[in-house]
Amino acid sequence: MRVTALAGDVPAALASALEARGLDRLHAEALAAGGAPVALVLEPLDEPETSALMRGAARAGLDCHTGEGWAVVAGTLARLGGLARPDPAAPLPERLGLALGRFLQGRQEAPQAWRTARRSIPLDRSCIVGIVNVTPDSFSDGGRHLAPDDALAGAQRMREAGAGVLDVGGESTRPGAERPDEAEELRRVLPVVRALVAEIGLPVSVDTRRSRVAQAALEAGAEIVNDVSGLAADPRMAEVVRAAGAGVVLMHMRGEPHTMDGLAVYRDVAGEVAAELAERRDRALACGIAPEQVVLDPGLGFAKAPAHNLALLDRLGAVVALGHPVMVGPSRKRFLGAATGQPVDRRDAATAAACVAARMRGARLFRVHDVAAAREALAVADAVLGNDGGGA
Ligand code: HH2
Repeated sequence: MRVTALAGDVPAALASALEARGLDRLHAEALAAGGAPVALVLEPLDEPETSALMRGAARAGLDCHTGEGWAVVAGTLARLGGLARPDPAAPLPERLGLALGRFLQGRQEAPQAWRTARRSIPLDRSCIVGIVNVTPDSFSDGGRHLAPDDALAGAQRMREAGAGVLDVGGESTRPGAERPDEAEELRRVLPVVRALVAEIGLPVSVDTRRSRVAQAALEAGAEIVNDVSGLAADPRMAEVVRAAGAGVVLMHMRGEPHTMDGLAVYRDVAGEVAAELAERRDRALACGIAPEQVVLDPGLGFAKAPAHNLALLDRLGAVVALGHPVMVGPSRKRFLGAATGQPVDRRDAATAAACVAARMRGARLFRVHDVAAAREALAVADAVLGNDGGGA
């Protein structure tokens, strides 16, 4: 007898193994989806919830480890579905049943598109977000696009290299950067947004924490707001996004750019970042923003030590599982210098590698300075992931 491990992406491997043995594709994929491995931490739990979970997990054939106020449950998606299904003979405590139900709902297929104020951006393959920093002091490209003509020429090159979105920012958020006042941020951003909307044709995003800047950029034709504070810095931001029907990137950060480095303390970085992003997402939805408008970003380099960024890339699945498209912005950041020994102006190969790592873990959008390098690397990752095994 032969035993062959179906390694790597378990559902895809399972689906091809079933298809190769005569099942039609739809049937094979549906059966295989239940085989996806899941591992969940549930906390806080009270005593009755912990006992009910242990009994339910044993019945459903799931591994369950518990401690004071927490449980870790591991197994397959199908078995987790069995645990969450209402059982009149042994009902789960209400809060626990609801939490599991909500998790299973969010686990459905990753969304294949992102709704902005003007269109729907397809995400069936990687989407590159080209960085157009209109700042004198950004850490890697400060001053390069300060004049609208330079920004336009840079954006044209990015479009030719395969960018799908252009992200215009007038404030450097690197630690220690001085914040421009609102009038200065508007003065930097608006002429560039207008020029890109008129000349380039790609969706334009504005990278800002100020609602007035976001609103003016949206009126000038931008269609996405990329807010590194996750809508927390300015109380009017959520309403501006809602009213315009804009796409929105909710990025994870703690504190402010000048305080964030001291807040890089985690016990389980991926779990904590996912939980904090889920709170931001819930607040956005409660303000009337539609789920289809929302993209989540773990905020590489924001309140994260180098090891946290690497752990987040490896365990990006925790963020992907929240059910929204995921963006990452590793471009030229310090943790890539720590991993490769390269200075900031030689980190584009490392950036492309980080993008591929994130793509393999489920990210769909990649915010980078060097669009051509990332596009080429991600074309390979897309081809690997889209490969159906040569007709198997
Ligand atoms: N990183 C930076 C700025 N904005 N937005 C998102 N969504 N994700 C990111 O990772 C992200 C971001 C910082 O990088 P950069 O714009 O290159 O530098 P600076 O802040 O110095 O302008």
